Formats: sequence, structure tokens, C-alpha cells
Amino acid sequence: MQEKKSALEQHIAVFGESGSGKTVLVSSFYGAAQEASFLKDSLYRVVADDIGQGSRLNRNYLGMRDEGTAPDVTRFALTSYAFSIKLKDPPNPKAAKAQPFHALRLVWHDYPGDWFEQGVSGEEEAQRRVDTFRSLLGSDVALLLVDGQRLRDHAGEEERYLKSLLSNFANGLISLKDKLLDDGVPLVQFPRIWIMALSKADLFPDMDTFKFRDLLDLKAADDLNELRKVLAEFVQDPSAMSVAEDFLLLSSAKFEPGRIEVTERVGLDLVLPVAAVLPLERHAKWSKLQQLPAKVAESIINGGSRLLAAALTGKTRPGPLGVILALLSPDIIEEAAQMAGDKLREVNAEAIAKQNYLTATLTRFQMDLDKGEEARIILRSLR
Ligand SMILES: Nc1nc2c(ncn2[C@@H]2O[C@H](COP(=O)(O)OP(=O)(O)OP(=O)(O)O)[C@@H](O)[C@H]2O)c(=O)[nH]1
Ligand SMILES: [Mg+2]
Repeated sequence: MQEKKSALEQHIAVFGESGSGKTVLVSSFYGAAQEASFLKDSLYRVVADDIGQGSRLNRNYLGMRDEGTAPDVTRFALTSYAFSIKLKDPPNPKAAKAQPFHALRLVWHDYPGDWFEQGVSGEEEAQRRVDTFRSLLGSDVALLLVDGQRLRDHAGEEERYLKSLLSNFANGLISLKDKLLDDGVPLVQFPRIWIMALSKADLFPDMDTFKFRDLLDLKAADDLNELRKVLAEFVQDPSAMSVAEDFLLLSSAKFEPGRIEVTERVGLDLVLPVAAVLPLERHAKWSKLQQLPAKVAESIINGGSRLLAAALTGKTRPGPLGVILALLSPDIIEEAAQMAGDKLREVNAEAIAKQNYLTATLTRFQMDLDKGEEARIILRSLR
């Protein structure tokens, strides 16, 4: 979590094999947010920092919506997409001043799928992989995609597909390790929340997060443990880490022969909540349960987290002092992480009434996660 001018920056890393649906996912995420119907009701707008990239994503989306064609493959393309989540301006300047920040930035890193499946061809290529991996180290959350199409192609012998997916991935990580760690010293900053996400979930009408978790446990428990071990070697204090403890279903559209129904999406509305507020909740839990070394604690709970917590609780008062007071409150993170149910709805309603769109948006994200959990589209770590 990084603070940048008056925007709070969050990164998310998406790992998936070639063809697993990464480009369609980001296109559908962005394109749907440009629809008039979204803009009419939403408290925020999603704007691509690079206009050209934004229009390419929207073109991908329109191609699906209007022509039933999926975007071209983007083999070997390593791409980061930066989006600003711009909040509607509060109507009065006093309310605007009370906001600790005015926008969220989401940086979405695509890790090229082919890199799991093929060895490196030469030193230059090896260096490119390391550089790409380094660029996503600032992400709190990583999504590891299980390709729904390939899973379905392996019906009855899913373990074969899952084993190859997870072991390719683990091996890919091992091959980067020496280059990524200086003198073998584990990293403090590294994605610590690894969510297993089923892409193309529309191919499984009866799937839910519990069934998905059970399928992984039944068919790939050993491979997941191996992956946990490999990932743990990258970080200082791996007890503050959750690998394959959270599960998400994703479908970017309903794909039918000759037709792509983009309005039927699953889980995409949870991407922003997952990037923006899930880490705060998890970090609060870790810092309470574990005696984290100061360096690790500061890296995962920093100034950005405190700003976010202040914004989420809506505790800030107009004027710079109001923001500072909220930030100084020792329990602000805990308080934000604990907000749930009626209390959350109350803070949300109050924020809407006061036209505090920042608090309204963040509490809405928190409510979306709760709703997603009820609908079994997301399952958060039970630990
Ligand atoms: N049923 C279904 N099919 C999907 C979905 N998303 C993607 N697909 C299909 O999967 C194909 C590949 O998706 P891409 O997004 O291009 O895959 P990618 O991960 O970007 O692949 P690379 O660029 O090669 O790494 C698409 O052309 C679609 O046919 C989905 O949500 N549901
Ligand atoms: Mg792609």
C-alpha cells in the first residue's frame, strides 16, 4: 500500500497461464466501468492513466459486447495497467478537506502465462522475467488463476491439470529465487495474500467457493502445500502470509457460440474491494495474532493503511487536524477491520448522507465482500 500525492495506491498481481482469461478479465473490468449505466449510479469513475491503453481495453470489451469476438492473444506481453479510481467530488469544500485522499490508484500486473510453461531462452529473457516479477512485488494481493476451461477439459482427472499448473508455477518461482533475493535474504515486501481464483466460472453453473476449495483440497492438497513452502522461502516472517486460503470465482462474461454476454459477470465487482480493503482486514489480524518483527509490521501496516482505515471509518473531521487526529488514534486499523454488519451499514448510510464519497465507497467495498461471501463467490481465510 503506497501513498502517492492525494491518491492511495494499491497493486494487484494476476498470475495465469496463457489463455486462462487475464486479458478478457481486465478488459471486462474496465469496459463495464465505462458503460453509461455504471457511470450513472456509481460514486466513482475508473480512468486508465494511459489513454491509449484505456481505449484498447474498451475496444476489447466492445468487441465482445457487440460483435461476439474475444480479444487477440497477448503472448509474452508483460503488461501493467494503471487505473485511477476517481471519487465523485463532495459538493462542499469542507467535506473535501476532511478526506485523507481523493482517489485510489489500482495497478494491475499481468504476469505472462507462457512463462510458467516454458523455460527461459537466454540470459536476456531470464532478466526480463526477474524485472517483471520485481515490478509486482509491491502488490498486497496476488490472484492465481485456475483456468476453468482446462479444468473442465480434465473432468474426472482434475488432479492432472492442477498438478501441472501448480508445479509449473512453483518451479517458475524457484528459478527466479536466486536472482530476486540478494544473498538469499528473504523479502519484507512481497505479496502475502495469494487467492486461488477460478476463471471462466460460467462453465460451472453449480460451482461455489466451498466446492472450489474442496476440489483443490481433494485433488491438489500436496501441490498446494509445496507451493506454500516455495512462497514461504521468499518472505520474512511467512506466518504473516496466506496462500490458497482465500478463494474467488471469476467470469468475465458468458461465452456462447457466436455471442458473448458481457452483462453476466461473476466476481469482477470484487476485484476493487479485494485490492483495496481485504489487505487491511488481513493485516490487522496478523498484527494482532503474531508478534511480527517491527520491520515486517511496518511494511504491511504503514501510513497508507492508517489513511485507509481513517477513511473507512469516516472518523476524519474537516481540516488537516481532523485527519491527523484520526490517524493518531492507536486503534484505527483494528476499528476499521472490525467494522461489520449493522455498524458498517450505519457508517455507509451516514457517509452517503454527508456526501462523504470516500467513506461511502470504501464501506461499500467492505459490504460487497460480505455480500460476495454470502453468495459464495468469495471465501475469505477462516484462520
Ligand atoms: N467461458 C469463458 N471463457 C472465457 C472467459 N474469459 C476468457 N475466456 C476465453 O478464453 C480465451 C483466452 O482469454 P484471454 O483473456 O485472451 O487469455 P490470457 O490469459 O490473456 O492469455 P495470454 O494473453 O495468452 O496470456 C478467450 O478468447 C475466451 O475464449 C470467461 O470468463 N468465460
Ligand atoms: Mg492476454
